[in-house]
This record gives sequence, C-alpha cells and structure tokens, in this order.
Amino acid sequence: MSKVADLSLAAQGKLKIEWAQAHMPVMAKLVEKYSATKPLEGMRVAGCLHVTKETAVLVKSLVAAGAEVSWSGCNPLSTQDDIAAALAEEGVDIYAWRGLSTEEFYWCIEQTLKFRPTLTLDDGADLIVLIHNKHKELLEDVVGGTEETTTGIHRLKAMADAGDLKYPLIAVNNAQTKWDFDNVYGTGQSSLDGILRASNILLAGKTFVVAGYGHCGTGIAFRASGMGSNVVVTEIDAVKALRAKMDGFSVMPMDEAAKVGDIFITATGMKDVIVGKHFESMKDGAIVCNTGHYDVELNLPELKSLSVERREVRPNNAEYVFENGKKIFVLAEGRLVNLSAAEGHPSEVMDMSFANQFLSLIRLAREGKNLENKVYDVSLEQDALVAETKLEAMGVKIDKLSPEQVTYLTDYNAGT
Ligand code: 3DD
Repeated sequence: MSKVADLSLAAQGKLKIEWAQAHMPVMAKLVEKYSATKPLEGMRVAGCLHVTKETAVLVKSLVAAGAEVSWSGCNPLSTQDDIAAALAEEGVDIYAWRGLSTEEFYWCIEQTLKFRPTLTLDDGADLIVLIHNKHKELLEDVVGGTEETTTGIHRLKAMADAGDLKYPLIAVNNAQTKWDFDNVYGTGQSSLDGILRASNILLAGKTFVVAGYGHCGTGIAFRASGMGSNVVVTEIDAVKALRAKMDGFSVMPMDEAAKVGDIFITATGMKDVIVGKHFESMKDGAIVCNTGHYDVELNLPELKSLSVERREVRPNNAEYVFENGKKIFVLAEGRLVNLSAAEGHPSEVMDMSFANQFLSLIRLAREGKNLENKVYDVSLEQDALVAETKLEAMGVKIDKLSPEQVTYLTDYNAGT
C-alpha cells in the first residue's frame, strides 16, 4: 500500500518518465537484455533514493529484471510528487512525498522494510544504518546492498572498518562511470539549475564561491565559470586547492571569500562550512546554498540567531534580514539545491549511474552470499561495459590496440 502526495499527478509524472527513458539508452539496453532472463527474480529490493524521473526508470528496470521493489526517498525535499504518483499508479510500493518531516522520513523508510528485503539500494546510507541499528532481525535475509553517493560511502567504509557492516556493499558512487560523470557533469549542471530556478540571478560577472573542489565542486566551478562568473574556491585539502588554482580559479579561505562572494555553494560533505561569522561578513543580497547530501554544510541556526526576520520571497528562496537591514538569501532551506529546487542531474548522466546500480544488484543477487561484509568497488569490466554502451548510444567510435601494440605494452625489452 503506497503513500504519496497526490495520485492525480500521475499522468504528468508518466510524461516526465517517458522523457527520461528517451534519454537513458544504456538503461534501455540493459532492460532489453535482462527482462528476458530476469536475474533479479525472487529478489526484494528496498530502495532509498531521490524520487525523480530518472529513479523511476531505474525502479521500472529493476521490476523488468524480475525484482519486487519497495521505495522511499532519501531526502525530505527531493521527491518529485508527480513521479511518486506515477510509480504508485503503476503498482510500485512507494512511500515518498516532498516536504517530509524527520519522523515521516524515517516512517517511509520503515515501510520499505516490511517485505523483508534481500537487497538494499541506498543514497546516503540512511536505509542501511536503520537496518543495522533497528532491524537486526532483517540482516539474515539481506544478501547485499549498493550505495549511490560519496557521503554514504564514507559512512559505510567507517562501518566496515569498525566491523559493524553485516552484509557486502558495492560502492556505486566510486565507479568511474558514476563518479567522473554524475558528480562532475551532473552536479555541475543541476546545481546551477537549482540556483537559477530559485533566483533567476545573472551568473555573468558575479563572484561565485564554491566550497569544496572534489568531483562535484570541480563540475560546478567550470560551469559557473562558463556562465561568466568569477569563481572562488575554498578547500581544506592542499592537493585539491592546488588543482583549483591551476585550473585558473581564485583560492582563499572562507573567512575571506565570505566578504567578496555574491553566490555561495557548498559541496564538501562536511558540516559547518558556512557559519555565523561568514554570514556576518557577507555582502547585502548574497545568495547561499548547498549541494551536499545533508543539510549540515550551512549553519542555519546561527544565521537565524543573527537575523530579525525571515520570509519566503520565491519558491525555495528564503530572505533573512539582519538588524542593520542586510539581506541574505538561502535556497532550498540549505538542503541539496539541485534536487530540492530543480530536478537533479539530467537523465543522460543518471543513465550511467543507474546502469551501475542495476548491474551491481545483479552481481549481488548472483554472488552476494559469497562476498565478505565489506565495501567493494565496481569492477573495471563493468565500468568499461557502461562506458562502451554509452559511447555506442552516442554514435561515438574509438580506436582499438593492435596485437602488436598489446605486446608492446608489456615488452620491457622494447628499449628506446
Ligand atoms: N542525484 C542527482 N540527480 C539525481 C536524479 N536525477 N535522480 C536520482 C538521483 C539523483 C543524486 C545521486 O545521483 C548521487 O549522485 C549522489 O547523491 O551522489
């Protein structure tokens, strides 16, 4: 029995899902191949991942491969209600709506545990941690799980290192065909999309501060620069900071960036990246947002204590007014702006992320029982398969090493 916001939105959601399907050729190829053999037959997949049109394609693909699926969103603000309605109308067991309270968020995840999952698909590890902490009785049925995002991988590796992980996990985030594409090109475009939908601000000529120069921050910085922003990067990691500097961006501590920025985005995975003293330093009219998985990167309690008034000035855009009349605008309540104020990454890049999810679940169904309780990487062969399938779909051909070249690779006597 599903619980969604408004079933009447189903028709609109179905159209969006069709749009996503038309732009996810790798997923289409995988469904064509596996809907015949149904390798997930008998598997019960509990999914906890943003309910978007692309996720709907993944859910339908898992069902086509034989799985029984029960789904919740992995963020209180990121569910697209029309997509949830479309999935519910199609008979998917889904518990998700936009604007969940914390209690409702965990209630939704709890519902997906009722059919005793054999596989878990997670984005941020909330589902996996809930099973380990509150539903140990389910662990005997679970053969394995996957994790979609960087923050989740950090947590699960910590669990594995502590000996607390009770079933094998595949780090989908770390697949090259996810990390180097979803995080870079996807987050780069979708974060700007969220900022523009919530503010319609001109990016050209603005000082755009990016906190964190990992895969996500790199993608954001280049796209903001491409739109004419003067990009400033803040970092705690010397190597990443050096790369940002050599990529042509200004690099400085947040204490300094706060004074000059017009637009701020955090993409670090860390808490308290922008705090009270930074809000105090900011210029009147500064726009601040986050694109990290959790809403801990902006310290909004400190902002609230500094302001005398707060009002919603546009959807996903709240104005905080200081005693002296200065205004700071926070987007999407500090939650990930790309999925809360926009639709998340474009379908083309989610195509590869979810191909890795799909193939990893099939691997776990086949061999999960024989794997250790640790975090595994996606195989190089799987990464190559996803990339080759994507290139083929894009009509791109590449060269191939000749037998002589293959021999040359390992011929240590080749000399100069
Ligand atoms: N994420 C970003 N865009 C998404 C979309 N359109 N559908 C589902 C999930 C989406 C977030 C995750 O893909 C993942 O990249 C993360 O959180 O790292």
